[in-house]
Amino acid sequence: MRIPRAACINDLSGFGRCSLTTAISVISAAGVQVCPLPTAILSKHTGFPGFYFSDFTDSMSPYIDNWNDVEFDGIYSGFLGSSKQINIVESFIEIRKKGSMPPKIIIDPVMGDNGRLYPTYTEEMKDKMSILVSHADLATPNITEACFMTGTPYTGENISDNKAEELCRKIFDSGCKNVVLTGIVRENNIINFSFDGNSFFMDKICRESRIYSGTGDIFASVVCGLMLKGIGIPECVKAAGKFISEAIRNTTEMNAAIKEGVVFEPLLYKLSEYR
Ligand code: PXL
Repeated sequence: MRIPRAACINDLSGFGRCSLTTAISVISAAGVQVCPLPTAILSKHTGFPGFYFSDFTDSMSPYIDNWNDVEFDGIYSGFLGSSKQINIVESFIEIRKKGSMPPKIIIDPVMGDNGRLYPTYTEEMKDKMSILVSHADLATPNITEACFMTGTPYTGENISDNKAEELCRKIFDSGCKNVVLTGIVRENNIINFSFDGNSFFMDKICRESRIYSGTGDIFASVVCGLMLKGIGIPECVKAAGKFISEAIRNTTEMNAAIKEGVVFEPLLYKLSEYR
């Protein structure tokens, strides 16, 4: 059996279940080898006061250069902390796309939530992220990120199918081959909407009452892992929704602290069913 290999670009937060700790666990459980490229090292994610932070930007290019003899089936990028980091990732992707077996590019454009960009996000970064997404085989924006990338006014999470289609088409037209728009709120449900340039697929999951940090990282990691195992995107989206809703339900029953993220460890074995 051949194990697909993914370069995973994200920060390493030592506590709080997000970014690389999530990607490494989830993507490995799906049967894909993870090669992490840290963008920064934090003792805890930024939701905890007083976290230690060490920027890894200046090490990223020499780190990538040393991977010249390593082939990747996929490149997955998540949270990026500066324009310089987006440039480094773009150049890594451009070089790899010119190879004989170009990797699948999965970009989670982690930029903001609830109509607002994260405080670290500048206008320049927003424009650069839109360009990075245009290189992707798959992008997984939430509504806020899709609105910012397409210059569309944000009107809330409860958008119509037509509006979802319009956002996906704009991102698709920039060059991105598949768009999964996440987190459309419809009464007691969350809809994840995917578009491949021709058809739309909608997956509905039950909306849970508590919102945990790092959920977007779990979603993108499940989709990335299963996609690199050769599973079609609509099925990956369905699997990710099912995994997250089960994990959130368990976490809420355990009464675990919201900041510590979704307790997904007991359910990781379920991802092996797709191998
Ligand atoms: O996607 C969650 C995440 C990733 N990375 C860092 C974070 C968070 C959430 O707060 O702080 C550094």
